[in-house]
Amino acid sequence: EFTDPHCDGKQVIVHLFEWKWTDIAQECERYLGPKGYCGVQVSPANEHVMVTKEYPRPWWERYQPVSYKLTSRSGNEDQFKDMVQRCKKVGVRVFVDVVVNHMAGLGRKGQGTAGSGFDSDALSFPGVPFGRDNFNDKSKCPSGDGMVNNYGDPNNVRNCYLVGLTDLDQSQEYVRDKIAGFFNHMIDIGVAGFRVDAAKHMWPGDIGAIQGKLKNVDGGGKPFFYHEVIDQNDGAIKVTEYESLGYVTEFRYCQKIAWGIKNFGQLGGVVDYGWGMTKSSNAFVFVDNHDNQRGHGGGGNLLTHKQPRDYKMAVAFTLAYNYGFTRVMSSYSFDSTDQGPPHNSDYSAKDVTINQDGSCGNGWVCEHRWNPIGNMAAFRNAVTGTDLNNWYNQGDVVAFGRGNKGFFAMAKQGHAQMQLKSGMPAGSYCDLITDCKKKINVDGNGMVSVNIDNNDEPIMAIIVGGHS
Ligand code: LAG
Ligand code: CA
Repeated sequence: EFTDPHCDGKQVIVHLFEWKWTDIAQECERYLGPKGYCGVQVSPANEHVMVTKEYPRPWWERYQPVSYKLTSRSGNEDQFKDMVQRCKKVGVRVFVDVVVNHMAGLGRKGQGTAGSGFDSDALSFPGVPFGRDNFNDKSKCPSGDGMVNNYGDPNNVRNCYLVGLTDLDQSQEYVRDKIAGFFNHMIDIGVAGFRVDAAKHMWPGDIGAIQGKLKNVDGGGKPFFYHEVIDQNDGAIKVTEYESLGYVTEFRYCQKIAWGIKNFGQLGGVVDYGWGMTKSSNAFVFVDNHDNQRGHGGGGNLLTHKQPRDYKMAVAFTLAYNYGFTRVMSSYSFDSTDQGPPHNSDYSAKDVTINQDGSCGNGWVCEHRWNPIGNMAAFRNAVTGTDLNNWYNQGDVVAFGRGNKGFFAMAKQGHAQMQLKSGMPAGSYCDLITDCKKKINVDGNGMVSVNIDNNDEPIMAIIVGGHS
């Protein structure tokens, strides 16, 4: 019910982390629409704190809500509306990162990005309004100091304060109504779904009750939902508890794909149900996210844009493979894990500039524009619903087909000239990865002339319809 992203069957979304609404609107028109991206996940759109104490304007200030007014570091409500509408016009939907487990952290007060006053220690958020009674208290939270400190106990994880963040009580009708009202406001604007931050720290039943209060999205049907639940077989809470609510993040895939790229022989095991991984129809899949790429939320042993060659193989493989619904990460460069987006002297985010060669400037990495990533959106769209076949995994080469619609190969050492069996109809195909600089031939028996060499990316991919 909550698993339709409302984008005409397209299969890949991109997280434009910390981008401004004005830049996202342009990116939908000039790149995401034409490349066949289903949608974009945007950073939290609601009012948040402005942190200056520990670090000047870190990215994580957006995970400390002050109200549900739509003015944030990314822009105001008019700009938000304009983005949603312009993206929708070119077939790209907007999915909003919603932070509703908690409000701002203890010890913080002042004004938020929309000018609302707040005082966390007094549990006072008049911009919503939420007051003292709307938060979980000692009677519900079993930990001594009120903080989340025992991942073996669901009551502790869900009713206590996560890293000091004032924890809302979503069992209250009033709290549910405020959250649903916030979601419905965005649905009215044309938003198609939500990434639920810290879903692990909320009761699935409470999330379900909030979902029950939501309108249908523009175009009909329930909003698309994916829940952030970090389950690495390390606590009481399991991703399976969230399956009936929509998709759920599969963080174990991040570890598996990094391991598989290091050891090509392991790539056949990237989806490991023995490890408790979620079934494909519920798995929300990514190579890295904005948290774990900088060591927050489930970090360690991952691939990111900082290892570009391996990273491209990891993302391209993920988009070609037949597991889950996929999200691509788009980052900015950083040295410190706290560092916010590239900014001007007043700490407003810098514009995303586009260079002659299609890469981004001003400190934006734009992995989603790297050919082996951006061009693979079309591959995943083309092979939707097909089986994986003709798996080949020997030495430094891995290759496989998707039904009779697509064929993918990559070579760790950067070269492979060989004939491999596929289900593809005969023809001369464009190599997607090199924007058709290479032609790939398939003969009448479905034999693909794999052509990967060190002059180019260590990857090739072809789809039916992509004839040269
Ligand atoms: C998550 N999962 O459930 C994310 O994985 C996690 O990264 C989010 O924390 C968390 N939910 C809350 O949305 C992020 C940063 C934290 C940051 C927090 C609030 O990773 O580092 O905490 O957002 O901004 C910060 C400080 C803490 C402080 C806290 C409260 O780093 O030291 O205690 O604010 O003031
Ligand atoms: Ca909670």
